[in-house]
Amino acid sequence: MSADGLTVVRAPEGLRAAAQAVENGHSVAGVAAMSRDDTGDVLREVCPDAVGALASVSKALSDDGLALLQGVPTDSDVLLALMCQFVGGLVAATERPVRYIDHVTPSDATDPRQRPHSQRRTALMPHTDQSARGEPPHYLVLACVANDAETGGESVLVRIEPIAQWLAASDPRSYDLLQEPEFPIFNVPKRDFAITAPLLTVEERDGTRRHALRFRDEAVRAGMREMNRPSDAHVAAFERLSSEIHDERWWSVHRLVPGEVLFLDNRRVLHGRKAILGERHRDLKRLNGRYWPGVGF
Ligand SMILES: O=C(O)CCC(=O)C(=O)O
Ligand SMILES: [Fe+2]
Repeated sequence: MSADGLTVVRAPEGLRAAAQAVENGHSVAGVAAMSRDDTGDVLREVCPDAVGALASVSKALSDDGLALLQGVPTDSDVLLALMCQFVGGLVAATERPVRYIDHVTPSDATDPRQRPHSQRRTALMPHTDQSARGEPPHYLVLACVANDAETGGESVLVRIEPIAQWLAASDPRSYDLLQEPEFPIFNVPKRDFAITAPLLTVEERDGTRRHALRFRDEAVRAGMREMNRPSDAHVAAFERLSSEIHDERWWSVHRLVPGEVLFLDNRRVLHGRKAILGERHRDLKRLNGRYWPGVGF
């Protein structure tokens, strides 16, 4: 583990050849239908060392909520899908038509207001993905395909646990209010999901208590404006949480380079990015996953 708590795992040498072998016999949708054991069998066959590397990723993801795998041929969708399916079952990013992999790439072709925030060049404040859904995905995987400049577009990572513990000690009233199901969350800009839910939850498993969050600043603000406004005390608790999340003292910043794959627990670690500067080329693939029963947290 590095100083900022990010476990870095080096992918084994044979992964490029393994990608070709996996591409020959499998499709992304086929991989998404496999059991975890079957994905392990395929990985063992094409690249035995990959199983150990991914087990380390899985452990760090479970223990710390994040892990970085380096040296991955990220151009291979099927290999990425297989690795994600092993760590946590893939869930479709969109249902109709079913799509498992989204590109996070600035697209300058159309009116920026028509595009999701991730397809623009603007900074993204730390958030959890799909926060207006009943069940946001457990995992998020960001695989870097291209990133051609030295600055701009850095990933911002914010762990929930220290913020929650700090809030519990310094502002117990806000800490309690954030756990009440009073916060309207509106999916922006698509407007296709909305939920009223707690922002903070405490999950208990195997005797361990952990905090989890659903949070997207602009989605809660839109919900409070367009759905229903909670009590002033709830609004104040939200503002308190929001100002902490925007405070860079909680941030870790990592610039993804091609071949790096960042695995995040979408409920325990918020992600954002700094603005993508100038005309630089940056292309990430994004996949979503869920916990395998009995694996992880
Ligand atoms: O561009 C990034 O680094 C993150 C994008 C993002 O948050 C997302 O696609 O959900
Ligand atoms: Fe995101």
